[in-house]
Amino acid sequence: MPRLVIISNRLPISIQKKPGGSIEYQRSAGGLATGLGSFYKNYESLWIGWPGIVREGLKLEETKLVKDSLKEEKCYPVFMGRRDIDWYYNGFCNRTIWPLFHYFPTYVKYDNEYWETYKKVNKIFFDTVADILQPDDLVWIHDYQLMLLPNLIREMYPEIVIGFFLHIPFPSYELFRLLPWRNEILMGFLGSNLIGFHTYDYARHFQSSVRQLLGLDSLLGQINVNGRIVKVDAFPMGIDYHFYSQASKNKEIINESDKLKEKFGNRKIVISVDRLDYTKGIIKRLKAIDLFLEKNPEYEKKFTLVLVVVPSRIGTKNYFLLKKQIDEMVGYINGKYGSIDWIPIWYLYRQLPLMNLTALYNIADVALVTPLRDGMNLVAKEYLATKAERKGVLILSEMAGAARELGEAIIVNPNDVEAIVEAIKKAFLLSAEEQVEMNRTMNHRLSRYTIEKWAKEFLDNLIKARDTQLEYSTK
Ligand code: GDG
Repeated sequence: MPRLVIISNRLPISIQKKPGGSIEYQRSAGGLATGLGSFYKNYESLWIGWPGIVREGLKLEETKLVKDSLKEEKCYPVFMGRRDIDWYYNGFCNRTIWPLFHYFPTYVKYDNEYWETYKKVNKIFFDTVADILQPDDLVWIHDYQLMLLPNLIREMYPEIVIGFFLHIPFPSYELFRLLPWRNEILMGFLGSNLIGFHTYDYARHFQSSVRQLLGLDSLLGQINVNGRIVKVDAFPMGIDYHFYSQASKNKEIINESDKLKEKFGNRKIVISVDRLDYTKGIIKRLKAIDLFLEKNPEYEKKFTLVLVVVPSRIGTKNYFLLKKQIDEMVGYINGKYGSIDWIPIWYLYRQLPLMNLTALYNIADVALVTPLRDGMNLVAKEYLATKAERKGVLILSEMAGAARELGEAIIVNPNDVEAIVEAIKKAFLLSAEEQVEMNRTMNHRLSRYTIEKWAKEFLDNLIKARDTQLEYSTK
């Protein structure tokens, strides 16, 4: 069995230096780490990425110590300096690629220094992995921080098998072409044997850009790059279905849920859970709550919106301003409609422990998931999974990749505030039978395509892509 080498911007383990100087290791829960968990343990494997601390933060001997400790966890750190991280991650990744790929062209900063640092950091990753890779490894690279890496590896190892998965949308050609460095980025992707996206639309947009910018046609999801076959396909990411679907039977979650229910009494509970990000549509969602209460005063005191905003990228101006705007709108709405015995919005600006978040999913009557653009959106899937054979309504944006698989939810255009208002009303009025029926169908789908299945299918297809290449080369 070949060795599996996963490369992502962040390692699944973060390092922090405590004020006393001790080094603390924290394992990240959920998401990719969970999905790849079983492979990662069963395969001979290695995970390469940044451990979350800048090089200046560690003494040389500590760097060695960190490397040794991470080795035991099958992880290998990539170290970067403060300036590199700032211009690559906060700069090119989050001020250029993130807004452009999420259809916010006016937020995009085109900065040559950012781009140079992005290239430099992709090369730092390459230099780190080049010493470690063996020609028969299976390499799986993740996300928009490392789009140049597949081709850098390909140039050194012409035969190695490389898979790439993009976790955010790939935009339409008309957006992608705005990028001054578009061709180099496409060539970076095309160093892979297999490129995966969450949806067929993203895969189609990618192939369209490759055709129009590089003149390379694709046939049945295969692109011929100078005699090398690159496969492109959709792999919609799933969730840890077992965990979320068992939530209503888990003692710790039941205890937590009971406490919350006591707090909220008979009121309906609507939840909104996102990282702080302008792509998530939080402002439009709050406007919809305001309009809903204005149009439907009979619902005053009948529900509470639990608004969870997880701090993210706060050093960036747009994110700082968004946070300010959310604070102001929550204050405005609570001041306008609240009373001594009722506050419409319960606002939490922090990351909740997983058990508390799952308890919230568990008790929520409605989940408002209305991003303006989202590669997939796992919150929508996690919420639904806690509702297997149970009541609960998902209001979902048609701009989230998840909408492709969750068509039975109440689907809305997230820019249409009136439509969100109508959706909330509809959610409150749906009968229990209707809710259970909708959730049954969607849960059936979620239970079949879990995160483990997603990872397995990607890797099976990567092995197939390797075989296709071998057949093609020996013809
Ligand atoms: C990117 C893409 C794509 C949220 N709040 C808390 C918390 N979470 C967890 C959720 C979920 C994850 O964070 C968020 O995932 P999303 O998919 O919703 O969004 P992004 O962070 O933007 O992720 C996205 C994803 O990558 C995967 O490819 O779906 O489109 O943008 O798992 O549960 N977890 C805890 N406390 C919180 O308060 N513990």
